[in-house]
Amino acid sequence: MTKERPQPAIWDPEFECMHVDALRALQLERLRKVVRRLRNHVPYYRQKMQIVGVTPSDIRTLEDIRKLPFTTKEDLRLCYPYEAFAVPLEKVVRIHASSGTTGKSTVVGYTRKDLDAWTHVVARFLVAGGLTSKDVLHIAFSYGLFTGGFGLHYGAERVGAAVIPVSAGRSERQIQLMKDFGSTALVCTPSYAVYLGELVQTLGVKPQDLKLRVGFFGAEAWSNRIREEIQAKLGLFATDNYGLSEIIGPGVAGECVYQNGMHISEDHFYPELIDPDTCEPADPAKSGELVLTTLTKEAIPLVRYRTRDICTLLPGTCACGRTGVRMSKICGRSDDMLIIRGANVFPSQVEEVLLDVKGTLPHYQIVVSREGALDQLEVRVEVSEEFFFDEMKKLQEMERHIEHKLENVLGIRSAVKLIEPRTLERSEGKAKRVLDLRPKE
Ligand code: DLL
Repeated sequence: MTKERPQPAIWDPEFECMHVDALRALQLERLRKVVRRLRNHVPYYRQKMQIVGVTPSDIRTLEDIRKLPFTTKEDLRLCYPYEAFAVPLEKVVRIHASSGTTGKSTVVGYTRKDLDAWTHVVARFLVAGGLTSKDVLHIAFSYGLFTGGFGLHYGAERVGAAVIPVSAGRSERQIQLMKDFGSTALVCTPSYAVYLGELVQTLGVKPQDLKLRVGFFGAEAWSNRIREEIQAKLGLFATDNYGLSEIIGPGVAGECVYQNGMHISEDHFYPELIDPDTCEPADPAKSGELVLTTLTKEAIPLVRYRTRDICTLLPGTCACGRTGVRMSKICGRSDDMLIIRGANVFPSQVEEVLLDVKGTLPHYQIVVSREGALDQLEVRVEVSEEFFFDEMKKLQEMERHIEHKLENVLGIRSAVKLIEPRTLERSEGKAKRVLDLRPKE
């Protein structure tokens, strides 16, 4: 029971619907300021500029951004904790850190002005996805070093919604609170939303017992099939939003009610798309790695930050009236890519195949191991009860069918194992889908 599309609305029309020429002029002015700021206040980046022989006066057009060196997560790790800061600590009013799932975490700081800009860009995507001051918003992101909880919190307060900072965990209580408080809007990761939807059914709560209307899901990749699942189970209208702590947290981009790409707040973040292998510009319509430059951040300005996230960019004015470029859903991370027997495998490809098969549930795990010299790929996926308790022969046929489809897409053989519903561990935050048991080289 999906809720109907909310009325389109725009929080900040002056910037979100800016004429493209005016936007480019503003971006250039801001870019030049950022480069000067880095040269003057961040010795680490100054050194990187010196190595390639570029100075702030070399940046005369937006295309000149290509003369500047990239910034990587590794650079930020080398700057741990405060070397990347362009302001003294006395100007910093908040510190967060990335989750550190791919190594040592990175530290990010915000000045008062940064917090204000952050609040503002979050308010933009919340309004774009249908939030209004009449909503009661349930936030199930954790509040802590992770930017999700606090980021969404202040943005939603700015919109004027009644914010309930429930934080993560105690899932049955989450549902009870949504019922008792009449929550109309929900914020969490998409995988947690799937789990809440499942729990609502298990507890015998009907979607109509909940007043949910809109949901804002982000912080991890999710497909449109998962969107359908969430919308149906929780009875709401779901939009995607994207961000990363190094750049600001949530608020880099978010979908509007047309659910057709995430609008990037381009007056704050300048996007480029590159080929992750050659680092040359990629065709925006074909997929590439998203590279972001912060245009307004004071505490940690970043130039050409390599996000590792793979997407496409969609230019042109959207039906909602916003003029800025949209990014597609993230279809993988360049460092998420598994190399199995020489083939490149993205978890999102596996998900797409699995969820296309009738009877599968959106809970799966990819296990890679090594037997002798050979990599083995096993894919475990839960199937709904009616399928699981079907004849053994039918289950085996279904396994072979999925194996065949996977081989067509991935180019390698896998072993598919159908498992009982509710077997795999559910996550309250970002789901962990890949278990790589191969010895580290
Ligand atoms: O996940 C910030 C965030 C919080 C975004 C809440 C949206 C909502 P990090 O923990 O630093 O920050 O992780 C950033 O998460 O590089 C992507 O790989 C992934 N990610 C974030 N949003 C999406 C999304 C937050 N909508 C990393 N789709 C990013 C796919 C996403 N991946």
